[in-house]
Amino acid sequence: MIKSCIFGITGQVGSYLAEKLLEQGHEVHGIVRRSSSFNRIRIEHIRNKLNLHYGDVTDAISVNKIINEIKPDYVYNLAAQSHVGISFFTPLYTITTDGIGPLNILEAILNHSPHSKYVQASTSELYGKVLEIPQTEKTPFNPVSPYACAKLYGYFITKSYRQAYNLFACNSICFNHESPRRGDNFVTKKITLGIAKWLQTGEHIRLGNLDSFRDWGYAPEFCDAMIKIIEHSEPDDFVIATGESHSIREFVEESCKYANIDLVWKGSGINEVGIDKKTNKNIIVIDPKFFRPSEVDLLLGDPAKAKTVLGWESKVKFKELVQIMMEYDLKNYTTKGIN
Ligand code: NAP
Ligand code: F7E
Repeated sequence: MIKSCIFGITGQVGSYLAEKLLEQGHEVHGIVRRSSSFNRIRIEHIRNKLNLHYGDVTDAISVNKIINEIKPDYVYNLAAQSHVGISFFTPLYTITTDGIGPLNILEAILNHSPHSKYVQASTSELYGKVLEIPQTEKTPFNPVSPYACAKLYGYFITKSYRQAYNLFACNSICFNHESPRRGDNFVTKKITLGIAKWLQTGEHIRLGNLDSFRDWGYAPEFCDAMIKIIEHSEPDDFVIATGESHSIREFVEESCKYANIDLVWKGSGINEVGIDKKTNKNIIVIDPKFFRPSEVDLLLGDPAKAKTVLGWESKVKFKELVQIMMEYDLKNYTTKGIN
């Protein structure tokens, strides 16, 4: 039986990946962290089928022990402090998890399980203040946040271990991918959950920059891409994206449209508000707290290599993604919290 090991199994992407690997008949191992409140909600439904191990990518002892004991065929590193905005407040923690974390895993593979194939969850944030549109595997990186700088190390250490030690180590350079399981403080989920909440409570949503553009895809499809990368004959790096880019403003507009809300924008700058035309009530309010010290303005990926080499392409585009997330939140939100 193929043994797969997921660092970051409790996260948005890790939970979908675990489901897919179980469906394919893999023995699935996942690394979970101790936390003061329970953090396994996304994998609760498959808990009995998983082999969970306490560990932490910043703790090389635990990583070594896990890799040595399991000797997995496939290792997916999804573990990260993944919030760009928060990385400005926790830069040292972010580099330790997102930079040293991959190093710890690669070293453990090198020393204890060199046959293991490895995929590093790299990111479009590497392109930062973009030097080319659209972004491809050849576009130079220009990171502008502690998160992106940490992930830059993760990207290059992966490539370096491939070149130096002949490890099967790859980067999936993933553009944003979302789903109903997205963390509540990422902008898409803030919007879809916020609208579901606004309909019941009238409480408005506080957002930062509405005018950055993202290439948003659907998380389960991005798992398919990572599986294809790890199963490919050669280790390589791939851009995983939809090839469409939309602003936060458009995401708000499309979400309101789905919920039959007639949204109009009024004012400008930090005084801009999005209001419900029927009732004149605020839905969106700008809160400078959510502006970042430096912003990534425009991300648009070119997934041509993934299509040609791996046969992967995204099917769920922007509008369908909004529908999937809105439908889930409208159905499941109650004033007592999400069902
Ligand atoms: P997420 O929901 O924030 O999940 C992150 C996962 O990493 C969680 O399971 C978390 O565990 C775990 N983790 C955090 N610090 C850890 C540590 N020190 N040791 C072990 N595990 C740790 O993120 P996601 O959306 O699933 O993204 C998965 C990966 O893809 C991340 O590496 C992210 O940076 C990268 N990525 C994501 C996107 C995207 O748009 N989603 C795009 C490009 C790249 P807890 O549950 O205990 O916190
Ligand atoms: O921000 C703007 C914000 O936090 C998107 C992570 O998965 O994708 C994700 O990083 C945009 C930014 O995602 C709010 O300024 C406005 O321009 O949802 P986000 P992100 O920063 O793109 C990449 C590819 C990753 O690798 C990361 O791990 O939305 N924005 N108002 C806001 N963002 C947030 N979070 N909250 C707001 O209120």
